[in-house]
Amino acid sequence: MNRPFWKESVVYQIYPRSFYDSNNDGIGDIKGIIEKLDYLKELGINVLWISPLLESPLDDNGYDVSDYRKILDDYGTMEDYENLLSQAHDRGIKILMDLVVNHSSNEHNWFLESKKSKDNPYRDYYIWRDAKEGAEPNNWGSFFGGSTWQYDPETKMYYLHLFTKKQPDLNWENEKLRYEIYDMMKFWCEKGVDGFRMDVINLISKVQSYDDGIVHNNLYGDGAPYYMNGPRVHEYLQEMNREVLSKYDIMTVGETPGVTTKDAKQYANNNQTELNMIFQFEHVGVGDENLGKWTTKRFDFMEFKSIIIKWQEELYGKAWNSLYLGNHDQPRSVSRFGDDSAQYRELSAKMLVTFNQMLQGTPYIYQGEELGMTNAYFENLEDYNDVESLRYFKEYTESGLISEKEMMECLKLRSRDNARTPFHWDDSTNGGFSAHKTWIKMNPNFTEINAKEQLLRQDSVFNYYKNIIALRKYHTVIYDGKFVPYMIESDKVFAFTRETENENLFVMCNFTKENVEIEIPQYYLENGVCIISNYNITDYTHRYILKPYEAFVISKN
Ligand code: TEU
Ligand code: CA
Repeated sequence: MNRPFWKESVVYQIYPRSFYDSNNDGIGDIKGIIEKLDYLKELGINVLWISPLLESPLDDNGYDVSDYRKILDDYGTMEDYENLLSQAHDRGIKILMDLVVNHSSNEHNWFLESKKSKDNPYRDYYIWRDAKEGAEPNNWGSFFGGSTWQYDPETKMYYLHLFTKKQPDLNWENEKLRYEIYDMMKFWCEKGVDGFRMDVINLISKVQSYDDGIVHNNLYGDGAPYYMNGPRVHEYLQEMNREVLSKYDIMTVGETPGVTTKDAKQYANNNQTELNMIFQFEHVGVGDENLGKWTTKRFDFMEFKSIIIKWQEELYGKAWNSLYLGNHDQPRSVSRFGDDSAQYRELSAKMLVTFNQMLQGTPYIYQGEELGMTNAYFENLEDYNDVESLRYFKEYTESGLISEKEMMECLKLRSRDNARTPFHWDDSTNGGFSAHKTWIKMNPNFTEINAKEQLLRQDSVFNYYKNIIALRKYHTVIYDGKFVPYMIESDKVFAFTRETENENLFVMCNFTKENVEIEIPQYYLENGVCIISNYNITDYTHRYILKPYEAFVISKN
């Protein structure tokens, strides 16, 4: 059967600032990625998504681009990037670029021009509005705290920024701007990139009335109904597809907060008029409360489970899922969904990857996840770097919505910095990441958790990941088998089967540290073969007691 490469791939996300520092300035770089390509090859992944490498003042670590055609000095040169492309391609690894075009940096030339005067040719590249009764044009709150509007004294108007004030939103209503973006995308495709991960691509179309939003947490109004999956977003993506995407053999994944399965079936429709797949946010938003993600509550397993089942069932045959439990915006997956205690860290990390990779769709691994890297749990506010953490800490504690002590606990569990500390290569200084003081503090547990140790140890998390990735080559049911949930009522296990005419899989995952009694269907016991188990168990019985965080997969032909 002829399948597009993006359906057969396992994607690995690199956060370049924290992957590997080749020149010892404390910052990861492109040459560092090249040096570690053999490590990635060994793991068995075949696509890399690399977070932004472009010129940026780094207000949001590169998600604020000031030149879309230039590599940031910290990371290297265009020559280094071209070298990375060819070295990766030599190893059969493709590279996705992170495309950040809902907004640019306020230091981008377009914005510097735009703010000069109301009749500047670039004025309309951004979204400018007059004050309303002497204040902001509406009450929307930004993703990172504060208003979405910033006053600019030069022309006495406000500009829209859904993220920080250094990330002004681009005005996609302007056709000239859209075609500049398409040209820039072609520039990278011609250079040889294999696709794009598109940052918040479902926010690019705004309802033009700019009405106030409903106030949920007493500070700002919710603008989401006016900018999430906005009125012209599908038109824009279809245009981008016609102008750029359809002309190349590339892969696309849209980052789309706030999408439903219905939206997904449009963005990632089988006719492929828009994107190949999207990242949905429902399962990582489980348990969010009135202060959004800033809560110390453990995720609700039953809610998590019903969300995953819904996405698996509703997209089957209609659109393609992307499968992830962590990335650079989320806490470490083993800390959030598993158990990062010394006793259960490895078992639960292996259980989680069994779960994630046996679902239907394209799996994503976030750097360090394959070692079972954990949250950093920084104790001091000074150790945090992320603009989101710092701004919300200030806004929520100053307005009295939460105490400083409680907010520190929230940061420890949910700050994006938990996943942004440097990769642990070995147990030497700074985990072998760099000989220099690192740009963000190390997670001190690199002495126990590191790649060098895990590569050598047969039963490591790394080797388990390697095995599970390799399974995809022999069991095509993992790509296209129908997903059927099993033991739906259980609040402890996530179990399901994957079914095709030639082969069926029985997947069992214990999400708790308790023993759980289960029944394995006779069908899978007669001539079924266990293809992976995090306890190395090969023999199963109809009535079976699952051990803490136990996971296994039985294949039946
Ligand atoms: O993230 C978009 C997004 O939805 C996040 O802001 C999310 O709400 C937050 O991280 C949850 O804590 C993308 C990028 O992945 C993120 O790193 C950027 O900061 C953001 O867009 C702006 O470009
Ligand atoms: Ca460096």
